[in-house]
Amino acid sequence: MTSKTAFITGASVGIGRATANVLADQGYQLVLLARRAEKLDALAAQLSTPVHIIACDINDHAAVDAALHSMPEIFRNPDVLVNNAGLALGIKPADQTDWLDWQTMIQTNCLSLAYLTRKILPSMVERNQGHIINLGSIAGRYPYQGGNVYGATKAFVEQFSRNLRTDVLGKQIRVTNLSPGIIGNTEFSLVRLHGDESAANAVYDSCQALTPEDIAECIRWAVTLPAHVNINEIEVMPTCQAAGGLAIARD
Ligand code: 8X3
Repeated sequence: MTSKTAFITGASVGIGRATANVLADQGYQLVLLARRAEKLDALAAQLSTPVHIIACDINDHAAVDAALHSMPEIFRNPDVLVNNAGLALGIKPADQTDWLDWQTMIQTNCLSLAYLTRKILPSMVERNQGHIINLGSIAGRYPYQGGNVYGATKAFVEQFSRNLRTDVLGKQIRVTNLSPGIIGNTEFSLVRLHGDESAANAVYDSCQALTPEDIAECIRWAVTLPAHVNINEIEVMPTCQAAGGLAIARD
């Protein structure tokens, strides 16, 4: 019997790796995409499910195309696509940010997510089955200082998810937008703060953030519900976090 296939991007660490563990546990065979081959190899070695590794930069669309074309037959038709690859870069106010950071976030979080979805979706439509899980963020729903383009890219992901859902209406294809709040034990803040370890650690100081495993459990829930149940949106924060409310600048 052929098992179902899940395709996970940004699979080498954090939410991607935790999701690989959970979906392997659910009996999925996995396609894991990330840049760092050695991390993917290490993950694959500890999973007891067939794994196909794609070690490439998701922003290199020619490399993504080549990898999809040379994929072994049994992995070619993903039943679940977890669009997890994405990043935040910088926390400065909009007038002081690095343009390249903005460009990289838009490229990765919007363009490459849309690109891979456009590549995988036709096989789901053709087989009349599938589930796309897009990793949004609470930053796409609530503004915060320094959230500028990062939050905007995640708002794109959320609306893209809603629109995808509308386009596949009538097909047995589910689309879920998952918007987590602050998550510890990932490289998220280290990347955002350009490698400044003490600043990255300070983000999680004296609060119990979500873990990648918490998010992977949300994905397990959405994926394992009966096929007629589509979870449109999941918004999840740690108990120590809440939306901050409106601000007023006073003289
Ligand atoms: C990351 C969540 O709270 O750092 O997407 O903006 S938060």
